[in-house]
Amino acid sequence: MLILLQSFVILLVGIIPSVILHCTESDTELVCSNSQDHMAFEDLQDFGQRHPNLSKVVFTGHNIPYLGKNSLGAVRHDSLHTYNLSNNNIKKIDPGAFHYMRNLKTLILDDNDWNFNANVDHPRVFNHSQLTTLSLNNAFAPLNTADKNSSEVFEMLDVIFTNSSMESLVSLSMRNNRIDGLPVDFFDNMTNLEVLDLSYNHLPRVAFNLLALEKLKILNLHWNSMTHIDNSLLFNLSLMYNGGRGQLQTVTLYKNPIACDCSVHDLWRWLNTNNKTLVEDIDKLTCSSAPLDTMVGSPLMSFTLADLVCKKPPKGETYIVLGVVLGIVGAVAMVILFLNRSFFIGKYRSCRETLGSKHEHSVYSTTRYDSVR
Ligand SMILES: *[C@@H]1O[C@H](CO)[C@@H](O)[C@H](O)[C@H]1NC(C)=O
Ligand SMILES: *[C@@H]1O[C@H](CO)[C@@H](O)[C@H](O)[C@H]1NC(C)=O
Ligand SMILES: *[C@@H]1O[C@H](CO)[C@@H](O)[C@H](O)[C@H]1NC(C)=O
Ligand SMILES: *[C@@H]1O[C@H](CO)[C@@H](O)[C@H](O)[C@H]1NC(C)=O
Ligand SMILES: *[C@@H]1O[C@H](CO)[C@@H](O)[C@H](O)[C@H]1NC(C)=O
Ligand SMILES: *[C@@H]1O[C@H](CO)[C@@H](O)[C@H](O)[C@H]1NC(C)=O
Ligand SMILES: *[C@@H]1O[C@H](CO)[C@@H](O)[C@H](O)[C@H]1NC(C)=O
Ligand SMILES: CC(=O)N[C@H]1CO[C@H](CO)[C@@H](O)[C@@H]1O
Repeated sequence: MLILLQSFVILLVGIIPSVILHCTESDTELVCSNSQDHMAFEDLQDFGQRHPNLSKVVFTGHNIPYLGKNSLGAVRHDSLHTYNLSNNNIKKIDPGAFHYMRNLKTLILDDNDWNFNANVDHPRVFNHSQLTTLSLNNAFAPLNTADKNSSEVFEMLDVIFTNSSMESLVSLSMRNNRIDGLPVDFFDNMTNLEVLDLSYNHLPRVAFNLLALEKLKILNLHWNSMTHIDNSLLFNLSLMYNGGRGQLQTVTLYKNPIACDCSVHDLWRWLNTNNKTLVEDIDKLTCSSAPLDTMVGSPLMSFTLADLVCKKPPKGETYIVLGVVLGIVGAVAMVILFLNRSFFIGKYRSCRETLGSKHEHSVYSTTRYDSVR
């Protein structure tokens, strides 16, 4: 009986943790995702220490405010190619967190709360010449200049990326980080980038030099804050697309608050020629402001150039403008009258003479009428 109970307990201990934690642990793969049971950083290190031959680690939904040095233990992980650490409440990352992982290809840090002071911390963490995919969606504490000084934000991004050997990077995703600006030379060293996802941010324009990204195939800019698309961007996109013969295949621009007025003509023309195939979801590129309220929310391409005029002044202003115009006309008329007063006086005299004869005539007719009565 006791033996039976004992084996039952052993069975329970053996099965239950793996059920609750959804952890599957093998020599080559660790998958451990659970948001209820928050495992600690030490648990992650333990796993790594036990399995030097891991090729894939998915450790998500735990609580790791500080991702310390050697996050998979102080053993070489030469086989590791995928490391998914999303949704772990990570606030700080030690510069040595990803040491001993020299062949890492895919690193995912989505849904964390990464934040640091660029002057104090130096998290040059991505020193992986093999890294091809880096995912930083919703990964940072707010990166917009409303919450932070823009030079701080730029410095922060710079510190993360400079000297981080990003030459092999093929896919970089930084969705949903409220980014409202990027350093001009930010992507200059990412010469192998093919996919760049900057959607769901607050970018008012693209200021970085796209032409540095010679191999770019997909550029996601939807759900940003662009009211206008600069001609410099359109021009460079055309160069990179080269009528379908270039590397660039797709650009997304929808859900930017496009101003559909006379300033949108170049974009309209650009889209209306063969560039339609380059821009994905062109029907979702709608007007956020327009000369007529009824145009707001409709697709930009449903209008003609004649519809896309600059806004007329509203009614109140029309009257002011009308008043000013009338005033000027009146003043000019007065001046003309004054300058030509001798001419008008002459006219007046001849008028009076004619009127005088008319007066006589009317007196006559009145008399005649009286007489009839
Ligand atoms: C890791 O792999 C090597 C060779 O492939 C093997 O010799 C070693 O025993 C493995 N280590 C573990 C802990 O499985
Ligand atoms: C990372 O892991 C989470 C949880 O398992 C999963 O939902 C997500 O798709 C993974 N991310 C990537 C890019 O594979
Ligand atoms: C990057 O890693 C290489 C070896 O992989 C090392 O020699 C170099 O010092 C590292 N650079 C930084 C800035 O950490
Ligand atoms: C932003 O930070 C820079 C450098 O730290 C500083 O010179 C500047 O005054 C700051 N601006 C604001 C608005 O805080
Ligand atoms: C690009 O790489 C060069 C040489 O390694 C370096 O001097 C420069 O600072 C890097 N630029 C950026 C924006 O990281
Ligand atoms: C990048 O490396 C260069 C040369 O090693 C160094 O002078 C520079 O300070 C580094 N930049 C950053 C942001 O660490
Ligand atoms: C377009 O290319 C020119 C020439 O290289 C560059 O100066 C400009 O910054 C680029 N603009 C964009 C938005 O990529
Ligand atoms: C990217 C692309 O196809 N650009 C084209 C846009 O349309 C103009 C006018 O037809 C072409 O000159 C560009 O090559």
